[in-house]
Amino acid sequence: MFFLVRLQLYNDCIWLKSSKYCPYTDYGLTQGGDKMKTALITGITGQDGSYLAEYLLAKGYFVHGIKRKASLFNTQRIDHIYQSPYDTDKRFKLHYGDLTDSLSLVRLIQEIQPDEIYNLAAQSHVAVSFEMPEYSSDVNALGPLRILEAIRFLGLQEKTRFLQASTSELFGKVQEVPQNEKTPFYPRSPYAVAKQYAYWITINYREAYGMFACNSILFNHESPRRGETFVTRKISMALCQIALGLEKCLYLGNMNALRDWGHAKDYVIMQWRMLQLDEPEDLVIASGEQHSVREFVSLAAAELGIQLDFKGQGVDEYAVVADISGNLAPQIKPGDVIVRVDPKYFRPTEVETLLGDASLARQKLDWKAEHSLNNLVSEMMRSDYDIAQKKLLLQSH
Ligand code: NAP
Ligand code: G4F
Repeated sequence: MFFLVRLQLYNDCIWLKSSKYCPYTDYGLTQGGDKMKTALITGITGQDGSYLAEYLLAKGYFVHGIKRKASLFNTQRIDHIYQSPYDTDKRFKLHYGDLTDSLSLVRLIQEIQPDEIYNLAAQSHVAVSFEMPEYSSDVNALGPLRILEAIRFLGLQEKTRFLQASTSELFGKVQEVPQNEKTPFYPRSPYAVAKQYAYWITINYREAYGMFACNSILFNHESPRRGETFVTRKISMALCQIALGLEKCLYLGNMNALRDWGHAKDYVIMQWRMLQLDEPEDLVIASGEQHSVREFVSLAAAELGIQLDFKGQGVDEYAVVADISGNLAPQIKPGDVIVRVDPKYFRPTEVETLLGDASLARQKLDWKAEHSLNNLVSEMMRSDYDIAQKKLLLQSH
């Protein structure tokens, strides 16, 4: 198994070296003689960080990433692009650091002298921010301040461009529909309040010190790499496991919540494009389509040939299997109840509805999302079905 993983890593390095997008050369220069750009990604081990790292490597960047010290490996999402420290040609390097540790940030930014910093690191789970408000604020509000101040303190404000991963959670209790760059904020969680500080400190550093610093105001975006406790991934994983008899029932919170879901791969490209603009701008990135959590469950179930009927209201709501076609769900039958509500997943204050208007981003960045919601759901379900099949195989041996 270990051997196979190493072989896979080796193959990926070969791919990187021979990619037509990124002629592979020494640190600092591309083959054409242009300066090779250097990017620093915080949150590189997360969903977006992993896609952004792939994208920047394919564009010929030298990519540095900050990872946290953990007692187990936390690099699963980027293992396929890992390059050995003994590789003399490497263009990808991980460093230990933490957004709560100013000294590590100053030292790394001084050492790397990045052209671009993408601040994607965060305690990114809204529900968890109610459990850990102080830590969430330290990372999500003061983290970006520490990076901005390091850029200024090191005199890099002319060289280093900064992108802050901001969020549609700022709109919270929405003041208008759809939400755009001018919609007033009304944050509804410690997570969102901290992100609002980060939003304004980014603008303050831009205005006070002339830095190229901007906010990507991202609506929800998902992928097979989404963290397992966010609602879309929780749904895709649970339904696949239920279909194969590994679980019995999926427990959810507020199924009426409405979200504007896009694909993470599309959204990291937008963030790169934002740092290539002539002038820094804060832009909304969204799909412009809205669906409920309940609809997401139905779409995901349909990928397995399962048709669900939702019955009951509030905490008594449940979903029963109305019909099954195909052979992807051998362990369930019509009449089975496979989704129920557990009020422990309700939040003290909820964001009921989000719908973004990304027309400014489309115009400024010449952007069109490549993935539809249906593509996204299919991709997530295929990936989680594979994972569930492997788990089943392991259990039966
Ligand atoms: P994610 O998968 O949860 O990744 C978060 C990353 O931040 C992980 O690499 C995590 O490291 C790292 N991190 C957490 N605390 C840290 C700390 N104290 N110091 C250094 N690194 C730390 O999040 P994501 O979905 O990729 O989102 C990326 C960014 O976009 C986040 O800032 C999020 O708030 C924002 N955002 C996301 C969405 C969305 O729908 N995905 C929408 C709007 C905004 P570990 O791997 O060690 O945990
Ligand atoms: O998937 P979620 O946890 O994402 P949420 O809270 O919208 O936050 C995500 O998107 C934000 C952008 O708008 C980011 F800033 C943030 O970092 C994160 O990536 O929940 C989506 C909705 C919520 O209304 C929640 O109450 O789904 C509802 N929900 C219903 N049952 C559930 C569940 N959410 C989770 N996580 N787990 C449930 O069982």
